[in-house]
Amino acid sequence: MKKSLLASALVALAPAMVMAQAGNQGMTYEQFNHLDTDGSGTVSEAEYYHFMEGAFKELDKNRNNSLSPDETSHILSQEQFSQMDANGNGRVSRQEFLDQVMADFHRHDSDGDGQLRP
Ligand SMILES: [Ca+2]
Ligand SMILES: [Ca+2]
Ligand SMILES: [Ca+2]
Repeated sequence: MKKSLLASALVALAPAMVMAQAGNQGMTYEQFNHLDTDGSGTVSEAEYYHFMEGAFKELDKNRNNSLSPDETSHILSQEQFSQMDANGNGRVSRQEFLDQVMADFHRHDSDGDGQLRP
């Protein structure tokens, strides 16, 4: 099993994001609720996406719409950063970030219905 690239990042950003670390196991009820913004009992792709957009903004301290190694050094190792930087230009763009976290979502959505359950 490929360990989530973002595991440490997600834990640092918000406890809710712990879900990316080990599938649905280990996520507390509170953490799940934090992502399940409409209270439907499942976390949809849209809920996950919006949450991650917010996370990106939080990380992008200088608001240039990309993440530098400096901006992520507290949560990503150099290797993790390079993996996220799909085009290898030394910055993680919003698109690269969201592509990665949505890939995480789909990996954890084992039955493929677009919803994560606690
Ligand atoms: Ca929901
Ligand atoms: Ca930035
Ligand atoms: Ca890049």
